[in-house]
Amino acid sequence: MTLNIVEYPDRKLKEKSVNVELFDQDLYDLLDGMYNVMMESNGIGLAAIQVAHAKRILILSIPDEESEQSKEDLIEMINPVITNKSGECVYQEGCLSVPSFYEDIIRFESISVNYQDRDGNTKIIEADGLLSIAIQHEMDHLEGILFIDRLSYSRRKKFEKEYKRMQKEKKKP
Ligand code: Y12
Ligand code: CO
Repeated sequence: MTLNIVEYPDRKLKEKSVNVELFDQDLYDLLDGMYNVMMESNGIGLAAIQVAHAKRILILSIPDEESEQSKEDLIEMINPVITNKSGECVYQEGCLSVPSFYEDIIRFESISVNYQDRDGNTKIIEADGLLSIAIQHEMDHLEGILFIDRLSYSRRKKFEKEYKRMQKEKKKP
């Protein structure tokens, strides 16, 4: 399945995603297509809405100590729910749907998440560090929330100005 990344300000990104009920070949094809487009785009996390599928699906490929992203470490989360959260941390986030823009965002330091894998098996993960931040960023996408929606009013205004300028630059021959 060939997929394209939906970019801000596309309204599709504001959609709330719905639970996955069927763990079938269509789901496997979507997950595999998401993995391919994420890796081709140098991403470490992707939600299904970013490829125009409003389903509660996210994938994560967190680099290891050697900065390598190996397929064995890929995490596929379907219908994720945060059951516990604690602490606070700040990280400069980026998003494949908001290219070339990075901003400090406050997240919970540690989280516990219940989810299903591609075969519908229930899993629990305890996450902190980059994994915890990435899960929270991708789970926001499932609610139609982008990391730029978490900026203060003044930072958001600055972003809109910079982003518009960058889009104009991109269009120049
Ligand atoms: C911490 C914070 C945020 C996340 C969410 C996942 N975000 C990404 O995977 C972002 C990827 C990204 C990749 C880019 O492309 C390159 O670096 C070549 C990029 O740059 C441009 O678009 C020019 C921006 C974002 C996980 C963990
Ligand atoms: Co994102």
